[in-house]
Amino acid sequence: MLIEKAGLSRRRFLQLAAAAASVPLLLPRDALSQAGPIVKPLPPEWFVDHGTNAEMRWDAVRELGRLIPNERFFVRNHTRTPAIDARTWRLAVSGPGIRRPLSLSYRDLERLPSCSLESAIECAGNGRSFFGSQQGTPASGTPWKLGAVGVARWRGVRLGDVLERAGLRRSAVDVVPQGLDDPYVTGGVDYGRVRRPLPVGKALDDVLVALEMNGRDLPPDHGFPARLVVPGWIGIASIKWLGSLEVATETVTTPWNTRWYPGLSVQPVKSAFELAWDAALRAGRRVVLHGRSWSGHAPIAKVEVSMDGGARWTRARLEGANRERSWVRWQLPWTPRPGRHELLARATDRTGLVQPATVPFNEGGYQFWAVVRHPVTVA
Ligand SMILES: Nc1nc2c(c(=O)[nH]1)N[C@H]1C(S)=C(S)[C@@H](COP(=O)(O)O)O[C@H]1N2
Ligand SMILES: [Mo]
Repeated sequence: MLIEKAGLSRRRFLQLAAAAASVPLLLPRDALSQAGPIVKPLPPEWFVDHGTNAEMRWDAVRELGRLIPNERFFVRNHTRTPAIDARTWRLAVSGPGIRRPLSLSYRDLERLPSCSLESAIECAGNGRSFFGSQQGTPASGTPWKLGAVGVARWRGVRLGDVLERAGLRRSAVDVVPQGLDDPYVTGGVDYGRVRRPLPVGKALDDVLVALEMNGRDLPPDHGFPARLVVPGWIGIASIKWLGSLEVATETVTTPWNTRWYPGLSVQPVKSAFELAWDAALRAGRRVVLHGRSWSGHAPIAKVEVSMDGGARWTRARLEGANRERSWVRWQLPWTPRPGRHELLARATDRTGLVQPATVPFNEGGYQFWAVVRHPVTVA
């Protein structure tokens, strides 16, 4: 499929792949066949294609473990995945908040102490379509259902270690990471490269400059050769294709914390069923409903499910690890009667935050964390 899409012969493809494999830090081999804004294949059974963005299908998650494999992870690009050669790539660290400007190579980063972390990345716009379909107030932007989220194990170096090497000053306030993808132009306005300030407190806490995703080099679509992973925060904080870090001694504004995503940081608590939208189920047969819940604040305390539109709620059984920054899986048996039903899942995290029935509207359609009404048809 990859081969057909790019119009390469199989032989030519193998030659290119072999050439790429012998120089591991050259372009990852997928990049050689890039035609669209996203490099990796997007089979319709795994993804909903939204153009520059690709949404993970929740019904395809059922067979997966807690970690979402790289080829299955959702993609959110403002423009397109760039092809970056790690041999010439540099990470520049500069600004009045540090004493020693740095220009780090990929090898320099590999030589710093390595650290690994399991973390979700979730787009602030995940669930946006429900502002329209559930609350009657559509928001403009990618009409995600709940598939703009994934969990992976990331490995790299602590952002704090990089900043310390640069001689971080006590006067530092904000760190501004910037991506190497094309400048973002929309409505005839060039907003420059994707960049969003991060307060130095968070930068020093648990942020990673990731080089690996689930034990492999970062794939091109997920930020090769290096990206930030900002646990618990909206996805835009986790800048991909990291090219520079500017350390400021004042708070900074960029279009990505003013025009878009204003005032947003930690992600609220949410839940999803591992079921197709409008899934067809057999009447009178016991099924086990599965799902996942997550929160940027804390692990999940409990998950309740309703099969009658919210009149009665039953506790789901949590299964496996239930860690901060990740999600927890859960299940509940159900013997459905014929008809159309709406399944509801409502999670509470350990800070006591509970998913509400509705959320206030915002223009950007961000952080829809109300209980989602998931339709199924039983026959
Ligand atoms: N440089 C750069 N970083 C970026 C983006 C981008 O378009 N360019 N998109 C952001 C947004 S909005 C999200 S939700 C996450 C998505 O990460 P993923 O594509 O690896 O799933 O990356 C963030 N980092
Ligand atoms: Mo996002």
